[in-house]
Amino acid sequence: MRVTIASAVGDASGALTSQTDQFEGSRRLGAQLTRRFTARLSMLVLVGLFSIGSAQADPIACRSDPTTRPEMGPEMVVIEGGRFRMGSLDGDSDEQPVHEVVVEPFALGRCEVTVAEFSVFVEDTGYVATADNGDCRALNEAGSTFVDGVNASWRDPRYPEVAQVAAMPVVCVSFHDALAYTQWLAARTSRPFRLPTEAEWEYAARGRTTTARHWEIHPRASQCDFANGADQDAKSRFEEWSGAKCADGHVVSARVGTYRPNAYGLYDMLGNVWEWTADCWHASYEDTSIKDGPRPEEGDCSRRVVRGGSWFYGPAGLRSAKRSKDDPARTYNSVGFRVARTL
Ligand SMILES: [Ca+2]
Ligand SMILES: [Ca+2]
Repeated sequence: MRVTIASAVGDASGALTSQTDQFEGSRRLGAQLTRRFTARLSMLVLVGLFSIGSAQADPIACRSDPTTRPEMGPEMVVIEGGRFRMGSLDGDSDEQPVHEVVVEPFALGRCEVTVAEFSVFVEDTGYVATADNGDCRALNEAGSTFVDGVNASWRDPRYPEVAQVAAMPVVCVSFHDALAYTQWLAARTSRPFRLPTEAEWEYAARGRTTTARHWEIHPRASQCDFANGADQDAKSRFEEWSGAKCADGHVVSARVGTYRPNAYGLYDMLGNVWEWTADCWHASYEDTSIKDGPRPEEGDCSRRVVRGGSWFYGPAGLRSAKRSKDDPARTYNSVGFRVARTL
């Protein structure tokens, strides 16, 4: 068996960090964006394509059969435009300097793209995914790292002791696979589906909060109510793992929408699986060219940004500002994606 040890997905340990960024808004710009957003939103609501996010948990979010609504694609949430502070003073060096970014209104998938949704794409097109040859990197039996040579693919990601089901997020998909899915969806629906930019992703993940994790605006909130990360359930299977001091019920991927959403009604932005974004990698936010907003095709395009952490990560990895990256042709059974749409 050929085994290659992964490096980019890091380790599951880490101490809790906090973020104290202060949100600063421009009243004039905010008012302009609000007027434009309201006008666009009114049209969208009228045609029934979107719903406004809510913080109420919905046990069947994103679990409808995609074959019954093939022209609609994944369930989308309209994200209001605005200005926010991107990055963290308390996180890793690649999250700095903290800088202000303006985000235009856009729509984002309420959940990670599911196995069921990706299957519709493959069946419709005959698409051959990057890891259809079984070269997806999967968590090893010891739970210590991700290895290839175990015949893992999006059809069977080889989770330890857990069988994949249709409502789980699709994993073992490369950046190229994720991009191909959005391009197919855009062509099929005649709507501008795409991957979210890194800035859009962080703005949406924050859900109007400035804390490291959106649920921390609630004084006694527990990670295990809002995110599937490394926890005491995972520690019972993989003793060396450290993670949250609570139990979320899942060692590897959970069905999308299992945990509570953020204020926009978005599920699993933090945890469950990493999510590919459109952006090429920048090692920091020092480059002035990215201080003005998202420019996804600038930077080191031999690596693409992934966001949100996964079931493999403890609290340090489950933060709105947390960044990582990988080869756009690399696949892991802890990495998936969600779609965005230009309004
Ligand atoms: Ca978990
Ligand atoms: Ca996620």
